[in-house]
Amino acid sequence: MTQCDLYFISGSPPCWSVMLAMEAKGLDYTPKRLDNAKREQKSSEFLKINPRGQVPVLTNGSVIVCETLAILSYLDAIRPDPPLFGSTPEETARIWQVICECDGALRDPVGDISRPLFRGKGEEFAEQISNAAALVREELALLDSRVSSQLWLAGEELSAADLIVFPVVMQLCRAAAREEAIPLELGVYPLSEYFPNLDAWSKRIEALDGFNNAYPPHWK
Ligand SMILES: N[C@@H](CCC(=O)N[C@@H](CS)C(=O)NCC(=O)O)C(=O)O
Repeated sequence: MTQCDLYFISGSPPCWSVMLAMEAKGLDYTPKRLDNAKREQKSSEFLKINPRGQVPVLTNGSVIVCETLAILSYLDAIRPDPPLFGSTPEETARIWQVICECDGALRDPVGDISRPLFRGKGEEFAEQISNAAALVREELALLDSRVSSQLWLAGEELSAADLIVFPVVMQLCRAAAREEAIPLELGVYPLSEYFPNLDAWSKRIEALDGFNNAYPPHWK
């Protein structure tokens, strides 16, 4: 395999998912960090790589892969072990179910909470945050019950489902941990208090080999 480059923005959940997948598969890559504050993802140089001006983007020699799930599928194809999308039809279906549910019901409300809080605008957006928090609590309760009787979100093996959901949950926790979030009573943080099974699951992810390599640099 030629050398892979991964273009990423620190703290971006989709980028973090890809980095966790690279680590899970033991794949070497060169991280190419783009500075969102400088809009480096919109530079003419980067737009030649991804005309949408978004990350993550993985390059492997002349191959360019955009979109998180396309990248995870590509990684599974070039390095099948360990499989990220299951080994049986039932596992594959469960994994995709969790991913679709995350993308359809969790990712956006987490963004509605985290965006204003990261910008110090919690008070101004209190109603939006409170509405989103109600949706997020429902989703986290479902995820919590999933990992009450199994190790990982889609069964007994780590899968793409875990790698997709984990960074979204961490983004939420980072926003909810802000002092400004306390009066908003989001009812999600700390996970150990509200969703103990999910908290134990997140600790299992944190214990994975290579976890620190994938950790967002500006969160360290
Ligand atoms: N559907 C895309 C979404 C990628 C995405 O939203 N990337 C964000 C970072 S989280 C980005 O590049 N934002 C910068 C921008 O749009 O200018 C994927 O899953 O890869």
